[in-house]
Amino acid sequence: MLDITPSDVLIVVDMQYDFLPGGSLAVGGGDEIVPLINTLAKRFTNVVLTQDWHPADHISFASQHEGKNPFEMIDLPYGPQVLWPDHCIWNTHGADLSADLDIPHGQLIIRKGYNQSVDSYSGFQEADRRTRTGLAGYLAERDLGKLYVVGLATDFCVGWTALDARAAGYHTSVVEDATRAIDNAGSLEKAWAEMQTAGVSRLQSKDILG
Ligand code: VGL
Ligand code: ZN
Repeated sequence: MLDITPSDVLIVVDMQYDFLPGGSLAVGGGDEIVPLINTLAKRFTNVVLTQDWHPADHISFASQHEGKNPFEMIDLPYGPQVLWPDHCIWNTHGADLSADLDIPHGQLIIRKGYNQSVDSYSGFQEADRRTRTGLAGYLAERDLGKLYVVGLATDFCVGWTALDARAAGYHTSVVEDATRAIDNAGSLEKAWAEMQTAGVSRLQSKDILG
């Protein structure tokens, strides 16, 4: 079993209504992981959450591109972009974190994706690979250690967050059974392959909880 120390951090990614059943970009089984995330969170002194947080005319929405449908790709100045149904529009219910999360000791909520013209899957930096969210600075200033990533979705915001955590030099693990995937056009397999290459550990919750 893994020993979680007081400097380790659980990063809970995008547990918001639009990614849960009934939401506009529902991730299959997303609600099933809420109790497990609550249980895991109790093992951590430090918990950080992320919140996808878009203006209504966000560039990642298919609705903003004439003739385009959700899950099609387009090329943007910073690279290829998957187009999504409108989701996590700021100050709407869909953008709210699930009220079933029970993490009163959560310390920081990083919002991301609030710039109209750039998407941000990662909790660390936007899709232009340049604009930082401040999370790395926060972790550094608090001298926090290993990172464990859970939440939604494995192949997008969890995966990109874990890859950027590794790139920032953190020992990083994804707790697989505390995530669920969108799995669009092979995205889940690709995400795990990239994470493996980068040295992100693929754990199960029993590795932490016993
Ligand atoms: C996400 C697609 C668009 C995620 C966010 O949380 O994985 N996916 N925005
Ligand atoms: Zn989004």
